[in-house]
Amino acid sequence: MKRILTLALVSILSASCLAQQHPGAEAFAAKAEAEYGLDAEQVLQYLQDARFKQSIVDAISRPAEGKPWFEYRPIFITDKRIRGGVEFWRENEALIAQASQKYGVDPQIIVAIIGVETYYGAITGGYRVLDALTTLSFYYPDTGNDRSEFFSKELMNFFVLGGAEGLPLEDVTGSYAGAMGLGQFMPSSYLEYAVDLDEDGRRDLWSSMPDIIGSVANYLHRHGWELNQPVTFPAEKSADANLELVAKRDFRARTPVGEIDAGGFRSEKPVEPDTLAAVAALEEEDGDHYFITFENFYVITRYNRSPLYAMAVYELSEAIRSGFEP
Ligand SMILES: [Ca+2]
Repeated sequence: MKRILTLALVSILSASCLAQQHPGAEAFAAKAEAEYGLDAEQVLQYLQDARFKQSIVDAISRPAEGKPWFEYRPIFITDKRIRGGVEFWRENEALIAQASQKYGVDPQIIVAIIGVETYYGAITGGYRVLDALTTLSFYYPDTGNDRSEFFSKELMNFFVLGGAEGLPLEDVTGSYAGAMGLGQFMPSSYLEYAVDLDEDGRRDLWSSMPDIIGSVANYLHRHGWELNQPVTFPAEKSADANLELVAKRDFRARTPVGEIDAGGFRSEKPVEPDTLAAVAALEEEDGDHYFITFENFYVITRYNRSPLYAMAVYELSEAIRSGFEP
């Protein structure tokens, strides 16, 4: 049986007769029906309603993660964002404690993720997710790193999500990349990791604080968060250090700290030599600074692949914790 999507048929049909379809839309809709059991006609009608947005192409072409650390850090580590985090934690203290305990995730990390993603809900994104994912699926710019396939899968999952959660797909808003709610979940993550912590039968990542906080905690839990374990320590690099130890994109902790130490990166805090870790380099104005990163650092990069992002979340979380527990 085809899954039926809720659809504002009247407004869409009236405009669709003359409207041109996006290139590749027909094949996408056929795949939606064949592989996901969606109704191809309805998918096509949604796509016909979806608008190409040049501003989305422009935004994806210059992500903040392209900056050096010394320019990226001040965007997120500010007194205002730290104070906002302490307030958010106080306002939601029981819920954050509940989610932290249930999912085994340190509370300050849950707060910091929501703080970096949406300023504790103040900025959840003003793009229609339908426009964002359509633009990035069918018109991905030539940046040397074609992610159209990734966004095409997310667009497909957006339609699946609409059926599963009864979302009004034509109205849902999010970031220019299609991330939704206070924790900025992409459709595939929403489907897989969002939880209904307030048990009202819906997973609402916009207005149910239990669902929002629980979902962020569950996401980190499912990616392997280790409670009360370190995220990263600064390291001192020796002159003859083996730079091949420095990770570029994959921060999985898989090298024993003893081996990293022998390779010329010495943790500034004591670590058992058999602890698994990786090495990150972050660019300060006076050159690269080095860090031993643990499994929890890798887990934060499951939220956003950039080591800059992971370090910003970590630093913000520590500052918020200091403010919360003076
Ligand atoms: Ca709920």
